[in-house]
Amino acid sequence: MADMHNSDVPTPAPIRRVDYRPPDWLVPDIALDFDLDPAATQVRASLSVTRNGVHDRPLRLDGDGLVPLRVSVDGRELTQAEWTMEAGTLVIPLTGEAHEIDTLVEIAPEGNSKLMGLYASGGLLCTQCEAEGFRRITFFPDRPDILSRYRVRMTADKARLPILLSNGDPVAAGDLPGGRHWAEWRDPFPKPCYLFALVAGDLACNADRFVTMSGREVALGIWVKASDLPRTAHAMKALKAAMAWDERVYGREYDLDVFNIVAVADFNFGAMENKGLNIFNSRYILADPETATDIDYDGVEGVVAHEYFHNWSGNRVTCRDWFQLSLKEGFTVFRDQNFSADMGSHAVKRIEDVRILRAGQFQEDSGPLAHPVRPESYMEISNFYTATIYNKGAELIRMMALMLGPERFRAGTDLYFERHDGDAATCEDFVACMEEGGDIDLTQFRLWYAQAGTPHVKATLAHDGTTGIAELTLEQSLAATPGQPDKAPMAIPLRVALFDPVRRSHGGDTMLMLTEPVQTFAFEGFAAPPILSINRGFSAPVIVDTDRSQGDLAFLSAHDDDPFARYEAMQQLMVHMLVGAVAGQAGDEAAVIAAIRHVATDPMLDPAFVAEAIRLPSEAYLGDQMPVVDPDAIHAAREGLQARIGAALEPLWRDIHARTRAGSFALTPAAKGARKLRNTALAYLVASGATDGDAIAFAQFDRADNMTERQAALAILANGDSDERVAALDIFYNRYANDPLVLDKWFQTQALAGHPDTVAQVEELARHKDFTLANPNRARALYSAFAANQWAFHHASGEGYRLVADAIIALDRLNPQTAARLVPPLGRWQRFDAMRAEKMRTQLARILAQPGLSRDVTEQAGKSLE
Ligand code: B3K
Ligand code: ZN
Repeated sequence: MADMHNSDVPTPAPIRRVDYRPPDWLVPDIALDFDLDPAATQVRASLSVTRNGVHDRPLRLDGDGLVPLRVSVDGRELTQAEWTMEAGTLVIPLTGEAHEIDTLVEIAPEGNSKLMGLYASGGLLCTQCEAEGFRRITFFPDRPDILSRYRVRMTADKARLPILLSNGDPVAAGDLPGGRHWAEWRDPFPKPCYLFALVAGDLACNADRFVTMSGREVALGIWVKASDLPRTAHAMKALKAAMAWDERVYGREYDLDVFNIVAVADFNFGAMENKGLNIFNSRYILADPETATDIDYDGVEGVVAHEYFHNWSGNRVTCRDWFQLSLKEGFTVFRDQNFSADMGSHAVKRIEDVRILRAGQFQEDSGPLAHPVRPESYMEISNFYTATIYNKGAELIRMMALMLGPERFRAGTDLYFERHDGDAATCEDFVACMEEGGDIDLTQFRLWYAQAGTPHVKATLAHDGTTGIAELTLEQSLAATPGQPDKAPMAIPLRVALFDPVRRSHGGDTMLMLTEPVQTFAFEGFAAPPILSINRGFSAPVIVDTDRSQGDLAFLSAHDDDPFARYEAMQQLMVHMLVGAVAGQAGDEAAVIAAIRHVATDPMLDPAFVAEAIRLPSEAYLGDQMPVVDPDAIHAAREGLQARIGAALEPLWRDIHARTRAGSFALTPAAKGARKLRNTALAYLVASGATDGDAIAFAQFDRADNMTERQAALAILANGDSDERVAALDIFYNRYANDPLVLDKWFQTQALAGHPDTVAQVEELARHKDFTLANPNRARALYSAFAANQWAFHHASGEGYRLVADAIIALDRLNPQTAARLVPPLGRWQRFDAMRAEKMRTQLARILAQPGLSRDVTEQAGKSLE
């Protein structure tokens, strides 16, 4: 294993949560002075530092790739003998209780391919500091529990960089000789350095305003390049809706006079909640019907809200250390999920969120990278921005909200925001506020933060015809995860209902608390055996194993009044059928088809729900249900069933496809639902093998007035081998070659295709003139999509593994953070047959053997191989 990383510094020992110590020095105030230039930017920092506690330790300022050009203490420039450098850290011995430290460094934004710190993107200069990018800008104690008031001055060439933005409120600006200008911003709220931001460039503004609940006016600005301005309306609408929602639902008001958002084309993830100056990946800002799908629109709304909500859950109350990351991320995801549910359909949003959780987090939780929501150690914190921290973290908050009920949950969050405003807090602080504000004991519940892995709950229902008593026995188990061989029983809130199959109703929804390894709950008054509806609303992030028959599931798929449970019954029916088929067992296919017909023809149902419910489970989800994943058999079984459902209900698919065609484009929930169902029907129709299937798909592709229908038709055609496939891919490319976000879809659609040549096609696409690893969106559009394509990525030749490993190795040299995100799919080798497992391990070993491998990839690949 490589024991060196980028700058030839030995791989550091893991950082451990138990080693947390309060900082030796605090920095109540900082003034930054930037002389901005893409090739060489000078950064002067003035830090007022105060000794924290009684000790004689020196001041240690983190730096990454920085050389101190000048260091002064209290106005006196130090000689080189008066400070030292220790692996990037500037160490200055200090004698007094408070000092003024000045440093000067020079950095090169345009040479910064890691996109951390200050970097150049499409003619702009922008920053990304979370988690540890600030140390790439200036020397500073880079940890989230040091909160400072910032003053930022920027000087730049006025023609090249006419707009100068930073956190807080603008205080002054002016022109300088030689075509230069300056601006100064001040942020009155003390903040950790990961929330620092600066943007300079030629930007146009969608300007608007919001009046807060106490009557303060806030100037809102969404800054993009001028040609993108028409695509910012949806983001602005979402921002205003989010501001109003946080006031209404949590009583949280915005606190500065301006709120700015900037969209940039090169960004390592979705967006960043810098105080008063959010910086976004342009894909989560820009949307219009021609270029954005409904999923993209929802992504914009959700991410704009998420970053805005961080102003309270993250910025006003921040994290003490990075082990507490879920304190802000889990809670903020929970908040954005509920916001989006309120903007559209609660039922469909819950189904989508659970699908995402199962696809990303359940897989993580059952593999070599499994970690608790509050991890115990890390090598590189960037690797811990995971589905576990975000999505499972959100589920933990959701369970607490469920156990407390809405009023007590609100009392708990009020207490949390009030008690910890201005603090760097911990997950424990949050839970304590829930306990106190909600008047509940969460002692056992805390295990959810500490124990990794997805609990299994086995549910068995017994019925006694003479007493009329139904007994529900619940048995929980939690498998070992790395570093955690033994687990204690969890506190699991499960919403259940018992249906009387004759009356097709139940006597009420009850929440059971499972706290023991095994517990039995008795229900009275059932003359006939009832049917179990369990984990309704997906009340707990667990895997429930039941002995329900296909008949029970068919009943629930038709009659359950909890939309999630109804969806789940439908999915279970299909999973049983398909997992059985892979094992060579014939199932009752007619029952599955009848259930689909029943749901698809129920006039009372929301079309968006119908589309979710009748869709076959993904190949990856089917793999998760099997002891050893067989990608080829899964693909064949799923395609076969899709074709037979398509053929058996062909007139229905034609009818749905015809009647969901809209006269004009609208973005209402009803119109979005109709498009979702229309695309699902088209997929079944084409799968049926109908001779006109490809032509109908091509017509939809060609005539669509929106990207949702166009891209769906393209994706359907991309699975096949028709002339229409070739034509549609060509047309799409030519039409959108100059639109990077849409061109990403062209790469992504081909990488996701269920086509036998996908591996070779991805290899060819990697050589396409429009492909580049330097842009994270483009790299992900090809490789993350491909790695999520189970059938193609796990091609028996092992070529899929090699191709992704090549990409990881090449990308690591440019952008380790984004490279490391491609590693987890290779780490799932335990789930596959010995031949594939060996090929995956070979690639992991090859990655690890690269000289100069980053700490990011070293950690992910090393853990994956263990
Ligand atoms: N807090 C940022 C994520 C930063 C990721 C750093 N590797 C965006 C968000 O979660 O809102
Ligand atoms: Zn976040």
